[in-house]
Amino acid sequence: MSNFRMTRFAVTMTAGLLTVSLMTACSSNNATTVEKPQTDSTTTTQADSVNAQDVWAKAAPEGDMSAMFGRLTNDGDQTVTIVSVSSDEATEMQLHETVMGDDGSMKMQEKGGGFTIEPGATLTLEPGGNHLMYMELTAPLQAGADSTVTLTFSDNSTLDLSGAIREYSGAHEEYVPDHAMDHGDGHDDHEHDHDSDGHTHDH
Ligand SMILES: [Cu+2]
Repeated sequence: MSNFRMTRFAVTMTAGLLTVSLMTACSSNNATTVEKPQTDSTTTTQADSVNAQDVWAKAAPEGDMSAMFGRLTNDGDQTVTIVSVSSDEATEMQLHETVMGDDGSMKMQEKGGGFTIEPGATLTLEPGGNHLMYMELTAPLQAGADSTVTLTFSDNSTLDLSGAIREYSGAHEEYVPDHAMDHGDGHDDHEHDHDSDGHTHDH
């Protein structure tokens, strides 16, 4: 009797695995598909799927901003989204991207919607690009020590990232708080204004 039950269980499991394989095959033919059905057989969290390499943080005194960099690879078969970051070493942390400002200089700002990493893809966090921002350090980040931050994913799973603190003189992009973007009434198309006449203005 119990052998019969075990066999039925094994058959059910095999069918489940086949379904997952077929779904994976489908989604690879349709790279624009973002939403995937939740499968009951998946117990892997988003945090479990992500592996970090070359993590480091910029040395800075207490009260200053700083940033953490590195590479995050999604080795799982589901898209993962980092929705927030925190650390005991900062009053607040934010997920930042770096964009070209109206005046041509690089500015960093909070990444709306967080960082999404497709299956098999790597998110690079680097000076001048995406990074994890310490908004105000509660303690100095001293070169030679380690810093640890916690990433939270959209399924509420968390991943601790640790890396060595290094002296680094770059990454001086200006920070643009959200409210600075809101003052221009009726200038929604300002990104296009300066290019329409074909002239180049340096300032
Ligand atoms: Cu930043």
